[in-house]
Amino acid sequence: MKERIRDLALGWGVDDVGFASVCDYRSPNSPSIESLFPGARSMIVMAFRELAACESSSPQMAMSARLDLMEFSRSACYRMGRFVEGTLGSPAMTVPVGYPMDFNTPGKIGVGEVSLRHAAVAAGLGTFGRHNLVVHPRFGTRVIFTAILTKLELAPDVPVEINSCTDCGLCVSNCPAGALDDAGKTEVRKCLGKSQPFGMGANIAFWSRYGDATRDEQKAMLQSPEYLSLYQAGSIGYQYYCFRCFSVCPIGLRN
Ligand code: B12
Ligand code: SF4
Ligand code: SF4
Repeated sequence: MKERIRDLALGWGVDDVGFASVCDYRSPNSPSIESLFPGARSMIVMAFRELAACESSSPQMAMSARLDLMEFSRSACYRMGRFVEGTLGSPAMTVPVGYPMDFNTPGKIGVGEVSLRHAAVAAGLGTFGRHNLVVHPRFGTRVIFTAILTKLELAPDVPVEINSCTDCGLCVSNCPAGALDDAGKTEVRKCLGKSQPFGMGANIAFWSRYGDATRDEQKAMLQSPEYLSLYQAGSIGYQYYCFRCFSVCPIGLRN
């Protein structure tokens, strides 16, 4: 059955597929899989390579390609969920690329329902690198993940034993926010300031100033480049302006 699932996904253009037992998924800050999907036994984790657009000095080029990849990976994830339920006859839940997230529960901000990095590690798709991202043994850092939770009992793949991260430090020295200075920890606020400059923090700041502004100032604010950028980020979803730690890692790069 595993080979059927793997071949199907690879046939769609997914770059790699790994299988994990729910028992081997250990993400200390995330809810348990049992609390999300009682009776789930296995995770099917899919890896999708990012194109070289993430290297572009244009954040628009980089984000456009990410949007395309998100769309493709979401669609492959949902299709796999439908295959597991419809053809293999077992209930499935999908874990797409990232959002939506829970912003209502204290302590859960910045924590996905399922940590796809920990799922990828459990499914033999890589190891944590110095940048706290998962490095795939063949494709390096430039991969994103999705997963399907299922009640099917699927034999787990063997975890990757050799960490491809050489500790060269390029991800740390190239981070414009200094968010990776402490090993094993990404400083979320620092990263967010650079990677999502028109995200939630910027929105709150903008609308706070708007509330205090005069009528004429408000009109000018709504025609400013700042507001147009906020509007664009809000209407297309989160918009990333930084891919540095993701793109500078030399492991597995295409020539
Ligand atoms: C919220 C989020 C963020 C937050 C980070 C919050 C956080 N502390 O994790 C912010 C906005 C900062 C962020 C930034 C980025 N993100 Co992000 N993000 C997510 C999201 C939606 C949830 C992550 C989560 O649940 N974190 C909370 C828990 C799980 O983290 P934690 O237990 O505290 O673990 C942290 C550390 O303890 C450490 N860690 C944990 N265990 C271990 C073990 C070892 C050995 C080591 C060394 C470290 C380590 O790593 C974690 C990072 O701080 C995931 C999608 C998903 N559902 O998983 C994508 C995800 C993690 N992001 C991703 C990416 C690519 C990025 C960015 C490059 C942005 C971009 N342009 O794409 C940057 C990279 C920042 C970095 N170097 O860490 C990818 C990672 C792919 C990969 N190859 O690993 C994911 C998996 C999305 C996806 N579908 O593929 N992200
Ligand atoms: S995405 Fe950019 S700001 Fe965030 S940790 Fe990576 S290099 Fe630093
Ligand atoms: S850039 Fe260097 S230190 Fe950072 S994850 Fe890649 S190999 Fe490891």
